[in-house]
Amino acid sequence: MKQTALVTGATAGFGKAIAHRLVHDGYRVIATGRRQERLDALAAELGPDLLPFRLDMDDAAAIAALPGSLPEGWCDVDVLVNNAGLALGMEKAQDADIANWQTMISTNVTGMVELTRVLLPGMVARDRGHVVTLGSTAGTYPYTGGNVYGATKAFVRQFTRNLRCDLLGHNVRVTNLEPGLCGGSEFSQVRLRDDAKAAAVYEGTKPLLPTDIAETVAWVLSLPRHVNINEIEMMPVCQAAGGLAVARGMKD
Ligand code: NDP
Ligand code: 8X3
Repeated sequence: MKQTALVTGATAGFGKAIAHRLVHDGYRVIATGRRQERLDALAAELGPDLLPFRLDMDDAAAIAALPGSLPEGWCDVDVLVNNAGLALGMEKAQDADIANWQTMISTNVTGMVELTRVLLPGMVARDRGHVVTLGSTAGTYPYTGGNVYGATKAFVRQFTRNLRCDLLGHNVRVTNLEPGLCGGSEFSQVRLRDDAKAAAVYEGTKPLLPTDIAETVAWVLSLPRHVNINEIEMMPVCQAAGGLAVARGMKD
């Protein structure tokens, strides 16, 4: 019997690569996102083990209705990959667009916790499940312009840590994956809304790729049922954390 995985944000980047990898590994995958044509293309590519299911993570009613909206045979979700998310803007907090902040919080935090809440009871009742979330190094290491995006990812980390406490005694695993610089996705185009600026983010680097993320997700899922990988922080070799900032010549 194949396991069923639900992957959010499967229309691009990590989510698309994860959907490909999990179907390849023998899962049935519910692929979600807002862009229906991309979901349909994924279904055409991957066949009957891929169910395209439009879901806007900012739509609380659609998330609440999800369990009753899935077709028969697809309702028992064994693996939830909370991948959908975004950064909007790189402005300093004092200049940032509040609407961008609201969208990041709504998608990365509110939608993510709502969907998790909706799918957890089934996992607990079946005593089987795995929640994988996409955090980020931005949730640990501050950088200029990271303000609310980084804060949403710090939330993701603590939420998953707390989930582990709540789920203790049940065979439901929780893993938070925190990648650093990763190319090959639409992340920087969405964030910077400028293709040239987005390309410059990766110039002269060899960043992680969505397939590296998919490989890591596949690995944590493949481990024996008694093994829980709590967190993984991963970066390309060309990246490292470092540096406290000092402002010189400040006015008294
Ligand atoms: P992409 O922009 O390539 O993909 C983001 C996905 O999220 C898309 O499929 C998009 O689908 C979906 N999404 C965004 N908003 C919504 C929404 N309101 N409702 C439903 N789906 C939504 O980004 P990545 O693949 O790079 O990022 C995936 C995750 O990984 C994000 O959570 C990101 O924060 C995190 N991450 C990314 C890193 C990177 O460097 N790329 C590093 C660390 C973490 P659609 O537009 O069709 O709805
Ligand atoms: C994406 C990584 O460094 O652009 O989460 O914030 S970073």
